[in-house]
Amino acid sequence: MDTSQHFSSTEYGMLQINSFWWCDDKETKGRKNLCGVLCEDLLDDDITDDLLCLKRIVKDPKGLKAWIPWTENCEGKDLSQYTKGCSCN
Ligand SMILES: [Ca+2]
Repeated sequence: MDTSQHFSSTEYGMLQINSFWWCDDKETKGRKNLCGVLCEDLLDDDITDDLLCLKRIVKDPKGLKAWIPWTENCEGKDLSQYTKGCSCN
């Protein structure tokens, strides 16, 4: 599957998770809901399910490239200002 395509979908929540591949918004034609979550649950204050879905996304064979906001905003860019102070390097 090419998980980089939009197919008239919408990005939901803080992590901008795509409704064609990853969540069910009951609207996007052909949606796959590979995370098994409702898109509306990605809009609430509990980000636990959002993070679990992101972990599922990056398990895709394309890795981070399956997460559209990352390819559009982060790929190939210096992100060190955002990770300063983290022990994530
Ligand atoms: Ca949530």
